[in-house]
Amino acid sequence: MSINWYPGHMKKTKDLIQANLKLVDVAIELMDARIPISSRNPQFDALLNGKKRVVALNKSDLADPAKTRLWVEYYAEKGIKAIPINSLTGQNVNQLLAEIKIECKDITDKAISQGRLIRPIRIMIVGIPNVGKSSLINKMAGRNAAVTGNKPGVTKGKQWIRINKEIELFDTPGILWPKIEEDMQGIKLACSGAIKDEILNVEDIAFHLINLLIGAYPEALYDRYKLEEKIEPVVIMEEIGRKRGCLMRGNEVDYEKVARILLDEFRKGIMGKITLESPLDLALKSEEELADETSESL
Ligand SMILES: Nc1nc2c(ncn2[C@@H]2O[C@H](COP(=O)(O)OP(=O)(O)O)[C@@H](O)[C@H]2O)c(=O)[nH]1
Ligand SMILES: [Mg+2]
Repeated sequence: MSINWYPGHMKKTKDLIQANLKLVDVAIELMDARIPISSRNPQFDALLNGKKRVVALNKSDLADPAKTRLWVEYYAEKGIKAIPINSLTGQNVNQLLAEIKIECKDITDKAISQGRLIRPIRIMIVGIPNVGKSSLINKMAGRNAAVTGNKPGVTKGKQWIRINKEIELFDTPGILWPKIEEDMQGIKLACSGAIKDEILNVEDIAFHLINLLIGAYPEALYDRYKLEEKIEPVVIMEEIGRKRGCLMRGNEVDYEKVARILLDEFRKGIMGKITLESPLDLALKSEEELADETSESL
């Protein structure tokens, strides 16, 4: 799968994030809890470069809670606080804000010890498209959100949204396109809904989704569509097509329609709470990379 992310545009966005990050105390890195590896651009690490960071595992309502716990532990081991949230309902968003305050305690303490006025902590949200940045901004801002107006040194037109007495949010999130290095990553992003269906082969994506589900959540798939176990993915699509009446002339199954149903139901969480990536995958991935590097240097 080749997707072009316009290198020129990428550079501009990166520069902008870097400039805007200078204005904030802490960055909230938003990820999709169902695909925490694929839904982040590793370049964020370089961009954040020592900046305080809190991870928000968004769409946790759709993710497997057991896997989400593994991700929280994974980040805790790296000394990074990760909080599962739901940007639509606002679940755990207060916990996220509390965590940010803890993260910035040194700034507040310093101001107090120097007898300075405590200024609000400034935060910014970063993440790939469709991970839920706008939803989180809206949820954090809430009904009472007051835009605090332009401040010196802030890109013209950019504003701070007052979340509460202690925290201000930069109104523009930092967007970085995913760095798609392998087909499976693109496929998982597509399954999650991060990539527009118009530029995808939905049948292909649904076929891969079936394979992923057979591997990790077979019951979710078999139960939802009342399927016999251990049948081939193509036969699964065929059966779902017949059961759902996705037929074309001559009683042929309309695979594209089946694919859309599968993707739609997965994205809405109708098959259950499903996570397609666990920290173990990351360990395996880095082992592969290490092996690649070793073989290159030989
Ligand atoms: N189920 C669920 N959907 C979410 C959540 N957060 C965002 N969404 C949905 O994800 C899609 C993309 O969200 P949006 O805020 O526009 O993402 P942005 O591109 O990062 O600004 C929208 O359809 C949202 O309704 C969440 O926590 N749970
Ligand atoms: Mg948005």
